[in-house]
Amino acid sequence: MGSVPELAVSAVRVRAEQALAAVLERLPAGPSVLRRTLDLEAEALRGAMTVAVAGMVSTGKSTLVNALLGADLLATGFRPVTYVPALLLYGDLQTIRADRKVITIEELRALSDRETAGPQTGIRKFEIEGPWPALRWFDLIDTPGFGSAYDADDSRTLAELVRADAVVAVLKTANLSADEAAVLRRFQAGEGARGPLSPISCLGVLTMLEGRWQPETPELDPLRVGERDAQQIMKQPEAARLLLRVFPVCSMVGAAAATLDETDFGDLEELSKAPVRVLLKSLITVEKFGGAELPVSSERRLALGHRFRPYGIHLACGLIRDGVDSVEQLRTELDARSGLPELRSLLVNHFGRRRDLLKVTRVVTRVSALNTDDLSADARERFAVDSALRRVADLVRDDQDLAEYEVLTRLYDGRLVVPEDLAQEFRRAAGEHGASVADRLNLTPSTPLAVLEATALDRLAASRDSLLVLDPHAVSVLRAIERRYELIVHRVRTARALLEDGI
Ligand SMILES: Nc1nc2c(ncn2[C@@H]2O[C@H](COP(=O)(O)OP(=O)(O)O)[C@@H](O)[C@H]2O)c(=O)[nH]1
Ligand SMILES: [Mg+2]
Repeated sequence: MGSVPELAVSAVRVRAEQALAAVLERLPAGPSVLRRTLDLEAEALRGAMTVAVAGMVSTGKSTLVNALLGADLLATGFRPVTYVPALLLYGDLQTIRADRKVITIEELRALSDRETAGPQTGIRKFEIEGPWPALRWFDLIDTPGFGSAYDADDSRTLAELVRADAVVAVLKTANLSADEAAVLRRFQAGEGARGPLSPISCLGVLTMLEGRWQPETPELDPLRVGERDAQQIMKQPEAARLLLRVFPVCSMVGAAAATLDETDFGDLEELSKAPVRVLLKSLITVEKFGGAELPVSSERRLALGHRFRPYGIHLACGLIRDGVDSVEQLRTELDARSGLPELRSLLVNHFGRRRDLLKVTRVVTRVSALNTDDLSADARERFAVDSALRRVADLVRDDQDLAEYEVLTRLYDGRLVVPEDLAQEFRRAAGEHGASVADRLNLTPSTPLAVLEATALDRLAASRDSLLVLDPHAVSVLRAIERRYELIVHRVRTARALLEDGI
């Protein structure tokens, strides 16, 4: 379970698995601490990557998970609703389980709410499998969150974080509260995930932005307000040390877009015909919107208002007035304005595509620290194991992707400091903004091969020239960039040769 057969296993993972197998083969027979540790590491390599959604209670974690997947799955609410974790993973068919028992989606909604079900159900975990594209790269875990009035929530949240490879920290205000800062410090100290977290494995999401929209200043985009707040958060040391970035999202708009149907569209179309001034005046609160003199029944307006928030209603009606004329189109346009597409793509590029690198790096770090002193009295036997272990450690040195990932990690956690434009070029070349050759060169997808090749050659020459600088920090980044451009030139040339040869 949790494996994703559609995705090819990367070469680096195969090499790491082989290197671990070679150590295991040379171990003296019988159980030992070393054997058990290596078995566990090999198992971690085979397993799916897990990303935990964590933060304080009622910050919008479950809403974010629903919005990311584009599905209405988990119960949400202003109370501490979530009382046990939910694991969401990729599967061809939708199957939901409460512990081992298969349940329906309606049962899930009721059972995942503390008020309608709660701890007395004895359920320890929900497992939700389905064909959601976002989950092709990693499993997601929704957690109860820290700081609710229920002690068990904290320990259950922590237990999930310990198993996670990466964390999405959900925040809801520009000024980290003392509790939020404390949670981030706990993550950084290594209580979260399978080791101390750093920007390579942790990013922040700022939620609850719909409420920042005001009908008096309808042009003000809450995502822009959120972007300013996000920068403010990153000025605080707890956040800067730990988070790659803080992403502002309107997850309620995203979740509403995902569940938009023909009836909603028809009602929003009617509402968009009302005078803009009247509509705006009603959008001060959901209750006002429900009670106003407007088309569509008051009950339906209340329901739409709760789902879309006043900001979402304003957006949807504006889009329809501007010519959006189908459910599909409205869904896409609303999703685009929720900030979720950028977050999804960063999750894939930063975490998903690198899941094997993340895992292999961690295995290498762990295995390099292993000690063979007590393993066997036989020096020859110990030598065989030691040299096999060294092959695991050498993986980072010998593998282009791992070496690049190592530089990226050191850049993010502040061990490497280089000028920002160099760091930016490196992150782009390393695939942080997309894995295609054009993405890595910051060119449009339709760029002709000849231009891709010329650009890559130019950049390669420029990075070689810059290698003459003496700053050792910059040199390791430049070397990684140089190797990446070499690889790109090789790729583009191969592609050109194949295409220009004819069939
Ligand atoms: N305006 C706004 N409200 C949100 C957002 N996310 C969640 N909420 C509301 O905040 C409440 C708590 O959300 P929930 O996802 O249950 O929080 P959790 O405890 O962190 O899982 C819910 O009633 C949501 O309707 C958001 O992005 N914007
Ligand atoms: Mg929740």
